[in-house]
Amino acid sequence: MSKNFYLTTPLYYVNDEPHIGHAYTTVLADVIARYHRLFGETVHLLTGTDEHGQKVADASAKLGRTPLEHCDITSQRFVNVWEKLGVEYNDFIRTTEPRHTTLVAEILTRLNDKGDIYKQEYEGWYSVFEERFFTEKDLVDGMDPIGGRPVEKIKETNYFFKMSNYQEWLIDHYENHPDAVLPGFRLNEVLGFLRQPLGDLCISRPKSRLSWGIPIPWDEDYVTYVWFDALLNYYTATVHPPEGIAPKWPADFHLIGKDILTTHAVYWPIMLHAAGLEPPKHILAHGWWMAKDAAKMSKSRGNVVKPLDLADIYGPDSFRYYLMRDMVLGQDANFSEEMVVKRLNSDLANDLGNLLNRVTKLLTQHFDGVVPEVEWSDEDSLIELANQTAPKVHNLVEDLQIHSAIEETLQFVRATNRVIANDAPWTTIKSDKEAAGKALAKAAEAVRLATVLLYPVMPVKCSEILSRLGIGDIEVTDWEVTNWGDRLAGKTVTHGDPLFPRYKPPVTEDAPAKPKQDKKAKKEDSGMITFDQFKELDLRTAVVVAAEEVEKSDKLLKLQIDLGTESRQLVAGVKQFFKPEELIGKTVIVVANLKPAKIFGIESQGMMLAVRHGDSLTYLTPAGGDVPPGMRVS
Ligand code: ME8
Repeated sequence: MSKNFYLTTPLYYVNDEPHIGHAYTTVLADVIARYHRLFGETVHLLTGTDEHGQKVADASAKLGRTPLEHCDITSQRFVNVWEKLGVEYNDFIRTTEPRHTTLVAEILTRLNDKGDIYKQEYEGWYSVFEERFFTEKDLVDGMDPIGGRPVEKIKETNYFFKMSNYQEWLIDHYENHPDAVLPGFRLNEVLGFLRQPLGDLCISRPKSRLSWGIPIPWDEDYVTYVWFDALLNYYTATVHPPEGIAPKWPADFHLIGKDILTTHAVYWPIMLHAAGLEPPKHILAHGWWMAKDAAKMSKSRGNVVKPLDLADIYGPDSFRYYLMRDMVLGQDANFSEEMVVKRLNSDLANDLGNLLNRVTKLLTQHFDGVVPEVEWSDEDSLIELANQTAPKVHNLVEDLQIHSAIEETLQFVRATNRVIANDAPWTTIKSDKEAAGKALAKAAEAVRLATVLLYPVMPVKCSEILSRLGIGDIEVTDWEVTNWGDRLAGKTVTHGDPLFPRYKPPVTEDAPAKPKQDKKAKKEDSGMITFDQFKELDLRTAVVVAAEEVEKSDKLLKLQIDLGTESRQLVAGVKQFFKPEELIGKTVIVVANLKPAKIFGIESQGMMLAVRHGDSLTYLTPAGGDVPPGMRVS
């Protein structure tokens, strides 16, 4: 029986237009889902929209629509983007659907009957934007600690969920299931959070203040807090699935961005446990796409990339390829349109596209397009590489190393290019047609395998390649190399226009092509740098959370630093000057956008700044004031 695999994306707020962050999570989910389907599993992918709350109510009122009319329109924007980006989900859930609202009411009633919900007067600082309360000590300079927006003091009676009752259970659960939150350093963050006293969760809002929500079933004066409502969607989809095979609870993977870790890794498992349900098997928190100035890309910062625009310019599959290839799962990545072009022109046009072109062209010219049948020897190095590549890709996908799975496949494509260049069928065709045919059949089979392995990332382009190679639907076993060449022998290929045309940026009068910089001239110029060049440096405050000596090195210490939004490791040449414990807890300044390097075999992600004077060394630190980690130095 095939394995069932249930994975989910967050339900996106309808008040935001779909942006690159939404596109990344959803494409990642689609790629993982498609790989698992390729490996023969029954996959269920759920996505959808989060539609209740004050912001939706306000936006619809402004536009003279009912909130539901407004959500019908805004939710559709997500449906359209996923269609354009080739996302093949099994279910799109909207939190306003009756199947969901009835389930939320059922679960609330269950928890209330159990005595896990109580009513109490509460006073706190409320942020309309975040739609939640903060305590006095949460506030930063009197503003909300997440977006720095205004808060107002509100005293009101609300319903609370006894989350604190389950704190010990959750700690135990994570200690027994260390892979429940991935990557591992995110689990540490969650455990750190759980070491503090866990308050109860306010799960209602008075209708007098907010009416757009799911009513609290036993009290018509209240609606449900939007997060309590939205999280339950993952379970709704298993109880009230659309037609077809229902996903089974618990979910295998919730894919989320790191910004919504606490709600998913703390509130959600506790809600489930209290309701007598199992927690999800894994929560995977990915990093953020950052703009060039190292700020998170988000609508409120105005630096957001619209996925549809990029898909229109470069093609949906090239865009998917870039998103998957250039983010290491779990870490942040810098978004760069230049890199989108670079990946398209080098990996896709040069490496994969050219190979396909050569093969189909020569087969068409000299073999009437028919792939010759060939006796293969086991000792062929390319076949050996193929036999290693497929299981490696499989394992990397299981480990969620999608960027490495792609790179592994591309390495195989590049190796095939070297082999065909060496075999040179375009030359041997004149003297030894059999040898030329064999070289082409081998390269064609290699393209087929690479295409199947890339299919989850670029479904449309890869289907086109397979159809040019004369085969239609992908079969489950296609990713395994069993009988090399069998699938293609005797098939007729077709030659056509390049599938990945190289992208040349249009040169307009407003934006003339940049003249090539003469490096020497620039240096002789003055030896000075421009402000723009300085701005490229991302200097940030960081707190050293751990430090240890690097064995066998006289100079190096290995530091773990907290950069506010992420933890990093860096290697610093300061052993002669500091004992590790002297640095722990200190705030330092680091270059945060230095390319990672291996120093003494240890990965170092950044550089700590220090001043040497005579025989001593002082590290740079913000003088005076309590500066939190992750602040930009300018
Ligand atoms: O949080 N880089 O919805 P949301 C990468 N409705 N991913 C990003 C990103 C960026 N710069 N910005 C956003 C919500 N994301 C709730 C979820 S689930 C029960 C309720 C992604 O519309 C990332 O996946 O704000 C993040 O978690 C999600 O968008 C937030 O989407």
